[in-house]
Amino acid sequence: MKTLRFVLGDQLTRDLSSLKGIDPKRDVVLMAEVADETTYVRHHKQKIVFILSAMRHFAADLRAEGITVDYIALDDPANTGSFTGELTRAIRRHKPDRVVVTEPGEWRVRQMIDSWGAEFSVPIQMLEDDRFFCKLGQFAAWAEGRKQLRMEFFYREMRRSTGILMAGDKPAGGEWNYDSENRKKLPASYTPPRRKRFPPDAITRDVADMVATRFAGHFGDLEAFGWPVTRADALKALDHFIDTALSGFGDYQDAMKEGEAFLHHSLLSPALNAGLLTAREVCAAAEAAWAEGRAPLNAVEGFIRQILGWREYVRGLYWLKMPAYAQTNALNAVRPLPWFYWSGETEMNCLRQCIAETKAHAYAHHIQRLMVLGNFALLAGIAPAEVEDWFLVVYADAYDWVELPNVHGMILWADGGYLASKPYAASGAYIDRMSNYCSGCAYDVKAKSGPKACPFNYLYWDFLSRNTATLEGNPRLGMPYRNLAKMTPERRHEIASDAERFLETLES
Ligand code: FAD
Ligand code: DLZ
Ligand code: SF4
Repeated sequence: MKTLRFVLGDQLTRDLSSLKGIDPKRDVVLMAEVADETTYVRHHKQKIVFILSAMRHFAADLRAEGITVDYIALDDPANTGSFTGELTRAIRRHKPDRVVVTEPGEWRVRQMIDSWGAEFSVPIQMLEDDRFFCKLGQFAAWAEGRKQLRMEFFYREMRRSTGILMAGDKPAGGEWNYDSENRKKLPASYTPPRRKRFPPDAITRDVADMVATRFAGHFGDLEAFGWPVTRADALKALDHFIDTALSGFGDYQDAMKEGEAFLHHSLLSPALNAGLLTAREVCAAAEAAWAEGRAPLNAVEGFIRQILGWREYVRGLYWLKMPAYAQTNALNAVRPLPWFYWSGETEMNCLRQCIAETKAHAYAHHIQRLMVLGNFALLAGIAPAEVEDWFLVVYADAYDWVELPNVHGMILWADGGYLASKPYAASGAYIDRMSNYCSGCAYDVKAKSGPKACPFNYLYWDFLSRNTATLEGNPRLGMPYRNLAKMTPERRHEIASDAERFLETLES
């Protein structure tokens, strides 16, 4: 049976379900660069270069194996610009007996593929994406009957079912979670490990030239592009992380430092999400480093929790709750996204640094996304759809299945607490404790009110005050609400007017 195997841009894995059992003599792999995908949001230039270059390298690897790849380039004059259009043309060219595709990562594309059955006379077979630890049905069974989902309990189930970091039926080292050891500030004299940069080769440079022209108006710089775009380089990036950065991952996971975009983070998310690395091999490499005494347990457990826990959890939740999930707005946040998220022009040094690094690298680490960029959007009451759009645009690792739950649920609490038990709201004191941003800021992190005070300080109380009806009963917010209740009416008025004055100055 002649099979047309359609491989999407984030499915660049040799043992992908849709490539299993391929017959190189008869079958054809279809890969298509399409305008719909490069522009459904105005992706950061580096994200487009990363995906298209990784696709071209993957196609070359398949061809080197003797597999026929029908590869449609973005600038092919006959390119229709859509997955459906390119499949239509490919079916005409190859006349397959069936089309096979692995289920896509995004709801938007899933709807499109679901419509193909009625559109084409050739049978379309959609196969499970088995690159994740947790099958979607397994997640749904775990979630069944729970009013709220909690990552920590899901993570323990995943540890048990995979045996990762387990000693029999007990967690390795006796604890499930070593987060209490993972909140250290960087010492003043500390030098973080160097990032391994992969200089663009001829294929990447070709794509970059095309992107620089065709997507000139998109956010982001191309100069610092250094992402691995092949599986071989992604494996080198994994080794480099394990050798140089993993041992400090736990201790410094929450730290931020001006001028240091990467610290002890792995930078593996673009490769993982596009399929150049699998979650299983990344977790196995980290576990082996611990077993060989090359990294401490708090670092390895903390790192594995991000992948075996958070990554699997947000994917399960996305597919369980879409499309309704994206529609909620539990805190009725309606403010437009401030313009400085694009321009970086703000006096708030923490935001300015995180946005500049995002623009330069299509990357910011988790705490920058959560506690600076996300925290501000939460406190300022920015409309969820606008924040989601920004996060989907600006990061090389951004896909709806992972971005949406992190933004909608984790940072904005727009799902009313389904994903996170309380909003991750924090005043300037948190940012001051975990970074050196405040020493270079026009605002005073210690001042609570007035034009020079750190905006996070009064916005934090204003946020709690504005959302009293929704959040006061939350058991995890008992202490701040008791403190708010103790404030005099004058102090509360001062907070509200500082917040109003500041928010009015934001240009959208
Ligand atoms: P490391 O810190 O080295 O972590 C290791 C791996 O764990 C990551 O590569 C990633 O695969 C996984 N991981 C860590 N945290 C999460 C998480 N919360 N959810 C899912 N996976 C996680 N991650 C994305 O891959 N794509 C996104 O679009 C994305 N958007 C985010 C938006 C917000 C508001 C927040 C708070 C987090 C978001 N994350 C997203 C999660 C996380 O910030 C990134 O995965 C991480 O910063 C990637 O850098 P790294 O590879 O150096 O990660
Ligand atoms: C992100 C992306 C981009 C920018 N371009 C393409 C493309 O031209 N062709 C392609 O097959 N995939 C691309 N992708 C990744 C897809 O958006 C991704 O496969 C779907 O969103 C499904 O998750
Ligand atoms: Fe950010 Fe406030 Fe610190 Fe300035 S003072 S860097 S705004 S936390």
